Amino acid sequence: MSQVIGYEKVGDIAVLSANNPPVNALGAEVRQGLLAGIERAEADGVQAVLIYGEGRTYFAGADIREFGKPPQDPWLPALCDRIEASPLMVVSSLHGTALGGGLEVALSCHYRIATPLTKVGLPEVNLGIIPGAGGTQRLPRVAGVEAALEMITTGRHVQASEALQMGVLDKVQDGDPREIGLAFVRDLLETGAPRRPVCEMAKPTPIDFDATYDAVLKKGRGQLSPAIAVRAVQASCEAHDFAAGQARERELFTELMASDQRKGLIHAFFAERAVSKLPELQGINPRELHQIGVVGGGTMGAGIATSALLAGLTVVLLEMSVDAAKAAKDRIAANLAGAVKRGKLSPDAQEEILENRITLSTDYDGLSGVDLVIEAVFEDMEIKKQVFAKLDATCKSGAVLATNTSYLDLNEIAASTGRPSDVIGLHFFSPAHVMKLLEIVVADHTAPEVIATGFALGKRLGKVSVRAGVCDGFIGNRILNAYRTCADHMVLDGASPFQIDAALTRFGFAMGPFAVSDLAGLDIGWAARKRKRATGLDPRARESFYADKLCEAGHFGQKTGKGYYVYEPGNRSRKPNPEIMPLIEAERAAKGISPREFTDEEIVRRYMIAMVNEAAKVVGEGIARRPLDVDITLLYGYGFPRYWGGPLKWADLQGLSDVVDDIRRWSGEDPYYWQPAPLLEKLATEGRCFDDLNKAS
Ligand code: T1G
Repeated sequence: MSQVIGYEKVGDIAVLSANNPPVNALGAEVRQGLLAGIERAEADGVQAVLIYGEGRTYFAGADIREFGKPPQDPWLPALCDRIEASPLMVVSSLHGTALGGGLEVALSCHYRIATPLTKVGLPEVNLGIIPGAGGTQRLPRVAGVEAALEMITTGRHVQASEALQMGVLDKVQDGDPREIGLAFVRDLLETGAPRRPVCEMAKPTPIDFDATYDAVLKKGRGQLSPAIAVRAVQASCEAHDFAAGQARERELFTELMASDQRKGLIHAFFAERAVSKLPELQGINPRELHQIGVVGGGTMGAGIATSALLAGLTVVLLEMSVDAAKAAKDRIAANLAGAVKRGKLSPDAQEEILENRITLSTDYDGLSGVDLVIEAVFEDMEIKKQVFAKLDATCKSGAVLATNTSYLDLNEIAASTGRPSDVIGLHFFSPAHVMKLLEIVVADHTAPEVIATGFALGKRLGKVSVRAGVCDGFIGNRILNAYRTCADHMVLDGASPFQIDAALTRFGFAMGPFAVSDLAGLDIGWAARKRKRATGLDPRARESFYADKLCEAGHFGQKTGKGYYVYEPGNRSRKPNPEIMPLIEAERAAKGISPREFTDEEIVRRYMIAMVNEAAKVVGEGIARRPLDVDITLLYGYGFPRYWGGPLKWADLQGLSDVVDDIRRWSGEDPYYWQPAPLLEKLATEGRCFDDLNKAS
C-alpha cells in the first residue's frame, strides 16, 4: 500500500488514513494512494469507506509546490469524481484545516463529519486561482449560491459550527477523527442512509451574476481570481449539467494557473513563510521574554506597548514626566478600545491589561527588570545616544536593548553602550499595533541570540519579521525614498501628482505616493529634505521645492486638512488641492522645463523600475539577505499589491534584461539617478532572475 495513504479494514468499513506531514497536502502520491484505496475497498467486500488525516489536519489542499510543473495522474478533479461515483458509501472525517482541494475531496464524499475546531474553506483565490476540483460546482449545490460565493471569493476559513449550519458538514463532534468518523459511518449504515453524491443534487438557484462579478472585481483592486470565481459559480447554475459546469471551471482554472497573478501570489505565500527562516539562526535559542520596556509614549511608543500588551506581555513605559506618562497610557487605552471594537479583545481583558499589565515610570530605574526595552523617542542621534547610555547603566545584564529608529546608524547607537552585542533595531510601522511588518535591524556586533530574540518577539506579536542590515532607511524606507524621488521627477517633467496616484492605484497599490505623504504628514518629508540639504546634496541630484511651500504655509496633509489633496472634516474622501498645480508649474518654469505628457503605463513602469533598481542595490549590498526579504517588506509595510508578489517578483515577471534596457535608456536623461544596480545587471547578463537567488539561499 501507499506510503502516505494507509488502508485498514474495520468490519464493514475500509479506512483510508492520510499521512503526509506537515499538512497532508494532496500531492501526486497522496492522490494515487486515495485512488488505490477506493479501488481496493470496492474489491474488498466492505460497505463504506472512511477517509481521514493523521497528524494535525485533514488535507489542507493541493500541493502548491506542484503548481507550474507537468501534471501527474490522477488529477484531483478526476479523483474527486471517482470518489463520488463509488458504489460504496464514502465519508470524510475532518479536523484541522480542510482547505482548497482538501474541502473538494470532502465535498466529493457522500457525508462529512468534523471536530469542533475544524476550519473549512476554499482559499484558492488567495493563490490567484479558483477551486479546480469541482469546488465551484459542488459548494453552491450544498450551501446555496450566495454562501458559496462569499466563501469562494473571499477564501475565508469557516468554523465547523458555521459550516454545519451551511450544510457543508453533516455533523460536528468532539473526539479523535478516526473514532468519530467510524462511529458516524456505522450510524449511517445502521440507519440505511443512502449514498448522496453532490453532483446528482439539483442545480442551485441563480442570482445576478453580472452585478456580483463587477462588485467583486472592484473590491479586488485589480485581482482577477475572485471575479473569475464568480463566473465559475455561475456555471453551476447555467451549464446544462454538472459535467459541463465542471468543464467551465477547469477552463477558467487553467487560464488563471498560467497567469502572472498566480505566480505572484504563490511567491508571496512561500516568501512569507521563508522570511523568518535564516540559516544564521539555526540552533540558536532566543532569550526569554516576559516584561518589555518602552521608552517614549508618543504614537509609536504607545502603539508598540499596545502590541506587546495584546500579545500577553507586561510593559513598563517610561516617559519624561507624570503628565506625559498619563497621556501615553491614554493613547494605549484608546488603542485597546479600538481592539475591543474590532473584536480582537474582550472588555474584560481590556480592563485586566489596563489595571495589571502596564507600569508607568518617569525614572530609568523602572526599567531595571525588563527583558527587552524598545526606545521610541525623537529621531535624533544625540538624544538616542543619551537614552542608550542610560539604558546601559540601568538595564539588567542580558536585557536586549532595541531602538525603533527608522533610519539612524544603529552601529553608532550600539557604540554608545558598553554592550553592543545586546543592541538591535526593531523598526515598527505606524500604527504599530496594527501594521504587520517588523524590520529587525542587525548591527555589526549584534549577537545571534539577540537576533533570534527579535524574531521570537516578532512572532509573539503576530508580526511578519524581516532581517535588515544597517543603512539609511534600512530596507523599506531606503527603497521608498528612491521611488518617491522618481515620482517627484515625473512631476517636474510633466505628470501631475494626481495622475501618478491614479495610475498607481490602478496598478494595485492601496494608495499612491502623494496620498501616502498626506497621510504620513508632509512635515516628515520636509524635515528629511532639510536634513539632507544640510549635509550637502550631490549637485547632480534633481530637487523639487514646491512641496516645501505647502509646508511653509502650514499644510501638512490630512492632519491639517490640506496637502496634495484637501480633506473635509469627518469625510474620508479627498479632492486634489487646486493650489498644487500652480506651485508645480511655477517651479517647472523657473527650472526651464517644458512639461511633457506621461501615459499611465510609463508612470507605472518608471516608478516600479526605480523601486526594483534600489531593491537590487539593497540585496546586492547585503542589507536584505534575499530578494524575498525585500518583497515581503514592500507587501507588508508599503501597500504593494500582493498579486504581483513584491517588486522583485514583478521584475522577474517583466524580464530583467528589459528592466536593465529601460534604465540604460533613461540614464541618458538623468545619468545620476538612473544607474543600473550591479546585481540587476549581473543577473540580466547571466539570464537569471531574482527568484534564483531565493532558491539558492
Ligand atoms: N502545499 C504545499 N505545502 C504547504 C501547503 C500546501 N497546500 N500548505 C502548507 N504548506 C507547507 C508550508 O509551506 C509550510 O512549510 C508547512 O506546510 C506548514 O504551513 C485543486 C488548486 C494549512 C492553514 O491554500 O493556509 O487546493 O515552511 O507554516 O500556520 O482547488 O499552511 O514548514 O516548509 O503555513 O499552521 C489550497 C494553504 C491549495 C492552504 C497551516 N490550500 N496553507 O498554517 O503552518 S490550492 C491552501 C495554509 C488547491 C484545488 C486547488 C496554511 C495552513 P514549511 P504553515 P500553519
